[in-house]
Amino acid sequence: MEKALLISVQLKTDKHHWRIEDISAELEELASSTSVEVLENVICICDHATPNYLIGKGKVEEISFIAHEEGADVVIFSHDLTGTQQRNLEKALGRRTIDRTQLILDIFSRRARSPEGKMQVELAQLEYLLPRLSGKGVMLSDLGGGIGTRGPGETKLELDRRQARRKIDKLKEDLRNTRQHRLAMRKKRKNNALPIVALVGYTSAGKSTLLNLLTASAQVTSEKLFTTLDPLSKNLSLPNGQNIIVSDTVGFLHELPHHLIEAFKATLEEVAEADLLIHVLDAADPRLVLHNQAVLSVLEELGVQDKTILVALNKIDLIQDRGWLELSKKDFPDSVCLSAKTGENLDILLKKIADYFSGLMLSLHILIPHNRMDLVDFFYRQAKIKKIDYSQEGVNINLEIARLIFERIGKDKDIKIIC
Ligand SMILES: Nc1nc2c(ncn2[C@@H]2O[C@H](COP(=O)(O)OP(=O)(O)OP(=O)(O)O)[C@@H](O)[C@H]2O)c(=O)[nH]1
Ligand SMILES: [Mg+2]
Repeated sequence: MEKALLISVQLKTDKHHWRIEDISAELEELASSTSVEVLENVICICDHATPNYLIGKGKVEEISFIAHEEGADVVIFSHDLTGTQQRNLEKALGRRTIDRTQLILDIFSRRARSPEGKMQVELAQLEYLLPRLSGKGVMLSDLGGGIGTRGPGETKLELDRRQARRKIDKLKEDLRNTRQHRLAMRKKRKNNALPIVALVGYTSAGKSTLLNLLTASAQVTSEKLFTTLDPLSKNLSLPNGQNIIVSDTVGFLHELPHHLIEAFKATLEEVAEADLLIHVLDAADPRLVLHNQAVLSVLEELGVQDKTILVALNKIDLIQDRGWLELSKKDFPDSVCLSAKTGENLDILLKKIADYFSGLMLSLHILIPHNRMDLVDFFYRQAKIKKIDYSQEGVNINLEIARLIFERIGKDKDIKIIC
């Protein structure tokens, strides 16, 4: 196992409001989500970034000493490094040096399972590396195959600039094709017209655990960060009989590297398509408010900040201090406090979801021609039929249906709305 020295950096010029304790705790969580052994976590608080080393020369010497003493194989910075900073640090410290983005990319490359997930991660890795390749390029596989040097599924990332560009173009093209295929699938699903609820939230908040509880699935969960990369959608029958689809999604992170958001935008279409977002927050984490802000800013970047968001304050079974929970509830007034592990208050969440959809019900009288029994069938499945009779001009139906569902099917020219 590689031995890693962690360097948590806070610059007074940083735009975010994370305290150094929170930065260093997160760096440790990220490092523990790969396969390194953490030796020590060195704190660096500096006024501003220096172009050559990010941090001051004196601090670099101190780190070099510790790295040498403790026999570190790799040094990991919590801050992003420019190509120059990284090269200089590597030379000064005498060992491989990677930044937060590379660490995150490494975790993603370990977790990618589906062909699409693998392509997305590889694309993000190549786009990150391209501007950092010197003219001749490096063979990443020559770097010893340590953390940050392998592509998805242990494949070698072999690069010179020209190859990298070619590979990037090919991956983009392949991803476009996959996306088209998925859109076609989704269109098919749309005809089925079930409302979609997407579970979104910070990594490790408990989204997959909640999906498992709601839909009796077996999505993998773990305390490691970024367990889920591939979206998974499952059917759920609400207590009022309404059927919906629940989608699990990739977790977010504060200052999620831009390359990753770009690469995963396609996967996050699930979020864009959703009728309702459930924002799962780990209420037992002292960084709750920071996590909330980070998630909201990713949602904004995805352009979905205007969707209805229902906040689920999760992991309440871990909260001994009920005062903390009360305080959190004040910050999130319409939230549901629950435990995806014990199932506590799951009924309240289900009722809120059902209320959301049934609050948007339409009462209609429609007429459908006899040759469209598929539509009649559809309404039998998706609506509450109050009255139905078969007359000469067609099938007359009085029904109650969720507005969201009717909006999707209502454009069919064979559905005539009487009133
Ligand atoms: N005690 C407790 N643990 C929970 C609860 N919900 C989830 N966990 C644990 O928290 C960890 C993360 O849960 P996941 O469901 O994998 O989290 P996630 O949001 O899907 O994470 P990513 O896929 O990484 O984005 C796992 O170890 C879960 O067992 C809860 O309500 N109570
Ligand atoms: Mg998950």
